[in-house]
Amino acid sequence: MGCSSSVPDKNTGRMEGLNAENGGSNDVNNLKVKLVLLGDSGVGKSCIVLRFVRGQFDPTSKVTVGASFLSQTIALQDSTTVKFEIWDTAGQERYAALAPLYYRGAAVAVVVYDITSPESFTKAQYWVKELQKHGSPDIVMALVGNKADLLEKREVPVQDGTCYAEKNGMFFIETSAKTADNINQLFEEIAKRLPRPSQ
Ligand SMILES: Nc1nc2c(ncn2[C@@H]2O[C@H](COP(=O)(O)OP(=O)(O)OP(=O)(O)O)[C@@H](O)[C@H]2O)c(=O)[nH]1
Ligand SMILES: [Mg+2]
Repeated sequence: MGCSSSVPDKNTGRMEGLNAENGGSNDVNNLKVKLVLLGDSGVGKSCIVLRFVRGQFDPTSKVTVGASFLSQTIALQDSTTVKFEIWDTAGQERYAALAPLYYRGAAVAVVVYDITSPESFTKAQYWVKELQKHGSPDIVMALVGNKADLLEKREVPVQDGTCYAEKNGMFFIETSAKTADNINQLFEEIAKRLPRPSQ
């Protein structure tokens, strides 16, 4: 079995992923979703959010303490708007116990690793399992291999990310917060995969 085919979308046609209980809103044209970012410290979660929300990159980004909150609204081609309410969690081990506060009730989880760090890929798999056990059953999950600009230092092959995501019904993408590569695409693809409330 190859892993090059498109990632199955287990949420297609299901409506429960976007309601008041799990961080969503039911207005057909103006969706509001709670999104949580999880992943090892230093993989670039805060930089991904900063790039998406402010179009900036901070090479001296400080470790996140607890979690930080930002929001950003995007418009899709069908004129739907999606407001992402983003919880950027702290990846340092000392904050791990806080994570459920942020991923519980989230409609979307973005699990990030660093393509130059196999340890961070292992940690990403830990978060996916946590979400499968304790997250909302219809959560939309994305697996993100960040720092794709550091190609010469790559230690996690693209295929490993693709395969793991496919096996776990996740959307997969490699990004660079530094160059902005695939950052908007990440959020647009998530938006397309959100279950839509009925008219
Ligand atoms: N080359 C490169 N460096 C990046 C990229 N994204 C983030 N970084 C750098 O990686 C370091 C950590 O980035 P952060 O966004 O603070 O990491 P984090 O995942 O939020 O870490 P915690 O808050 O501790 O969980 C910083 O020095 C960033 O400048 C990227 O796409 N490419
Ligand atoms: Mg951070």
